[in-house]
Amino acid sequence: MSEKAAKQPHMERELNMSLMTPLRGLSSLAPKSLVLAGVTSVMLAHSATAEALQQIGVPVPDGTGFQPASTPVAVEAQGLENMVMWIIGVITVFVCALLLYVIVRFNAKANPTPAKFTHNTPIEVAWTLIPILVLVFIGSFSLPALFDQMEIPQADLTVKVTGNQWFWSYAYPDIAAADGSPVGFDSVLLEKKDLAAAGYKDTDYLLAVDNALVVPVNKVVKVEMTGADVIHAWAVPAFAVMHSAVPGRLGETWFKATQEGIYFGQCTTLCGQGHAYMPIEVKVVSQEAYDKWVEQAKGGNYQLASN
Ligand SMILES: [Cu+2]
Repeated sequence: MSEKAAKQPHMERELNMSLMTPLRGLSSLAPKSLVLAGVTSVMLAHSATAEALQQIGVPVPDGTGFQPASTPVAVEAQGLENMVMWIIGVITVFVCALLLYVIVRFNAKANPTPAKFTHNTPIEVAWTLIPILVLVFIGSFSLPALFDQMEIPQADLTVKVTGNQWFWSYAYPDIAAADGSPVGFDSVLLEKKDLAAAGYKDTDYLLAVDNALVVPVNKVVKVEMTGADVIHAWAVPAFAVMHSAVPGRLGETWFKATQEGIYFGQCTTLCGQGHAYMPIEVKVVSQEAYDKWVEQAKGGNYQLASN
């Protein structure tokens, strides 16, 4: 990549930032069509640059598989699931074939005089030992995967997640805002009418929020988790992260997102009537974009300039 090309996204971001800021202020005053036209042009500018964040961890219509594995833990978990599905498949086919064979070969018509024996030691040893070996084999993969989830590496960054009825609050305990308190904000569902103005599609309803959690790419993020009222659970499928947010307790989990983009999740513990209306949105950005965001977040602006 030439030096000029490398600098290009940079300039785009500056431009977008300057475009977005007046737009947000305008939205309450200007006619909607004007605002929408402005937003569309901003979105077009986005799509032309590599800087625009792609939605990666997002559910798709009729989807049945996993979202793209975007952390080492998710790669491991999905690989394990894939392997176990093959083992289950082979065992299921084998057992069904045995059943069919018995039904056809040993029914009363085909086999009028049944054998009288009741034990067969070699077979009994085999059907005890083989399943044990299969379980040990699976365990030799699943236990390391489990430990990788539970053992938090040296963290580059800590965020505190608090579940509320019915929204999430995020705080960065190690980053002090202008007034000395930690940077923190609430993350609330975007209403349908507000999606377009914020650069989202209609189908992002129930996923998009006003202020997303922003973290740098390829950094170990330690997540501390608690609940303010009832038990919630913070889950981001593409990260293979799901952890209960329990009032009075501090839970811990972690992730290291390996690709810049937008990742959605939802509360996964039934927490009351607004349970479906407290989505999770994580924006994974370059270290450079993150540093810029931190600077403005210290002043109380939590909107990410690049998206
Ligand atoms: Cu909840």
